[in-house]
Amino acid sequence: MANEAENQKLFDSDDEIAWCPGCGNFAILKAIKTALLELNKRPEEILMVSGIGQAAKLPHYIRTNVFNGLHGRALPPAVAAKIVNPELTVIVHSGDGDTYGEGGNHFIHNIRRNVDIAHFVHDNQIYALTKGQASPTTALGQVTGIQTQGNIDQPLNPLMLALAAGASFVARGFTGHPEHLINLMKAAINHPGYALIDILQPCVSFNKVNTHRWYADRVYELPEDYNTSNLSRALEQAMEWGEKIPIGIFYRVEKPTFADRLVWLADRPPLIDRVWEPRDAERFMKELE
Ligand SMILES: Cc1ncc(C[n+]2csc(CCOP(=O)(O)OP(=O)(O)O)c2C)c(N)n1
Ligand SMILES: [Mg+2]
Repeated sequence: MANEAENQKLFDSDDEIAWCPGCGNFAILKAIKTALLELNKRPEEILMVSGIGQAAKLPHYIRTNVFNGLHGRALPPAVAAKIVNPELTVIVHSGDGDTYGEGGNHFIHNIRRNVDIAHFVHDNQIYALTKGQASPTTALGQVTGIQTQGNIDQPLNPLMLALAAGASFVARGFTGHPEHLINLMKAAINHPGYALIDILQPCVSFNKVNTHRWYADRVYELPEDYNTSNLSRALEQAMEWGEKIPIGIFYRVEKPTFADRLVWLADRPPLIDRVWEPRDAERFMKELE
């Protein structure tokens, strides 16, 4: 029993949590800790990477290795760390603004690279940290503190975007379905290649439209017999957003990863074990041959 209790605390950090009471991020924090425990991961095997925002604070609140970067720039250090040290389990936690707005370019092009990382987007459909401006997933016409006449920009559909860019694992979760979310996280972490989960996460302070109730009334889980390897079907399913909002794994196929495709990395010792003197250019060029 004592061991079990200790185990539950394995990923607990001492940092004081600065999210609002009732924030959907608490459910995501609990889910990722449970997913890691159920996968028998150790804190030292994990690297959590984020940009800036409320979502991006999550890596502070969990005891693993952490890299907290710039707004919109979570993916470049995450993929670099994975390429250099393939033994690491690399998980990115960032917001809808961070990922699809400021980091939109990195999002598209790192999907194309298919580096073996898991990417969990806390999609509260708002820029929460900066007090509620419209984000790339805020609904057309939604009134915010800044868009007082309603948001005039059409939102993007992150799942369709990821599918169109060639992602090999595309899923949607909801903080109100925690068991389902834990299973999605475990599947994404185990997936060999880039894995996206767009997580519907109510922001209790700045998004008064997309509340827990709003999502709970619409969300349904994709059925057991849903075929996850059909791209056209996945795109069609990803278009469903309104009265009904599906959650689950929309698409999952195995494709060669970045490390499989790059001859210089494949079947060679990991870069972290290949140490060069910083100025030993000749040896570096030889390694490239
Ligand atoms: C280059 C840059 N632009 C803008 C900001 C200001 N900024 C910080 S967080 C943020 C919004 C974060 O929104 P999101 O990624 O959705 O995370 P949330 O706070 O909603 O979890 C903005 C605009 C910044 N820090 N750096
Ligand atoms: Mg947000």
